[in-house]
Amino acid sequence: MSSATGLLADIASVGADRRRGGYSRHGFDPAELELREWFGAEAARRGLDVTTDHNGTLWAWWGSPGRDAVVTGSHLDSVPGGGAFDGPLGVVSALGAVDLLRDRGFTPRRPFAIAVFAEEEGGRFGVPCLGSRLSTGSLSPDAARALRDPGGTSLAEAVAAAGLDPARLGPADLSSVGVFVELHVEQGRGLTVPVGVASSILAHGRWRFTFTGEGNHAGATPVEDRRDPMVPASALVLAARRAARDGARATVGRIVPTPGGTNVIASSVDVWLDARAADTPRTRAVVDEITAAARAAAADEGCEVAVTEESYGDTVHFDPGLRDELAAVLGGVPALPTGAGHDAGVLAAHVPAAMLFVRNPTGISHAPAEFAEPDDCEAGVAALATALEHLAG
Ligand code: HGY
Ligand code: MN
Ligand code: MN
Repeated sequence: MSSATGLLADIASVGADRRRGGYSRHGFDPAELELREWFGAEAARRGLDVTTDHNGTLWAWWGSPGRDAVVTGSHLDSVPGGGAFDGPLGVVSALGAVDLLRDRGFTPRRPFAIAVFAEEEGGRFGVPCLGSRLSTGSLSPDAARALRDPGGTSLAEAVAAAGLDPARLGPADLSSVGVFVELHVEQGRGLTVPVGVASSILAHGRWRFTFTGEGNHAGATPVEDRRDPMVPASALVLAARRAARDGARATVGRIVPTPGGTNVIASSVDVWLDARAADTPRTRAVVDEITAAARAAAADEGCEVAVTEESYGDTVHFDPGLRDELAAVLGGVPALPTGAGHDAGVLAAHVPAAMLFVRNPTGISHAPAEFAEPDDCEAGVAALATALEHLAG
């Protein structure tokens, strides 16, 4: 059976983004749907029974579905121009772990499944971990249905086009999940050995700032007559960098002016802020500081500003018992924190959850340079198999 590296190679052309580099595979878009098909075929080849639940989560069962299952998996979607490993490495490693366990003659003594969650990156509809948040009841189905992608398609329309009933989006029965273990490429430089386990995830959220001014002609409008929303938008970007102190992170990766003409003073500008810190008070203090600067800059320019919190999640501390149990089973691998959010982090508030990390020598993620050595990928598969055998044996 294929290795993790071989399985990644099978999907290397799916959703390749020629303009940005890397991959653009977003919730229920053609590339992600193609990856769902591919996963279903790979799971079926291994004799796993695949179902899609009401939130678009794929469940590939090894044996009969049941309560208190050992579940592993991750996501297949990416950020725009993302790397090849963030998400898919966890999925292909789960398939590879099943191969290894089968080769050892192992049969799970508990229900066992691979799960693939929808729209983990929020790259299309703006809310990260959309599928796992719906399943855990931490995202209102009505709010989810109304989410729209940049082209104006609603989540309701997108899931309907994928064969799901949008009216059914909502909480899932998580009693089927006894423990969830997600393998993921590490997204920093914290891991100096092939495999580690996760200790925590930074608190993090996303806020949308809409600056409104007066659209006008770039040449015919004297500066003193302008109400240019791009000016306070720029002030927000610089305020984010100033506010990101003491380990906090604040990022503006997406600015959308309307109408977006080179010789046009924008009438409005949408700016998305991603802010993260060790806990909620510090995260909110960073956002408050940035918001105050944005409001002052908008007032100076005669512009309005509206601020919307689009998603938020508190710090995740993974179950220390499970963390240490798996670290020991894996021979004493290190535990490390991460600044990246994950479905395992959303599930951790509802079921015992853990993460395995695979070393990323570049320390870069959410970009084409994201990387993991083939040997480390196979070490990750072996580690995941060992962890799953321990939990399902
Ligand atoms: O944004 C994150 O941390 C994750 O990759 N969704
Ligand atoms: Mn990611
Ligand atoms: Mn991820």
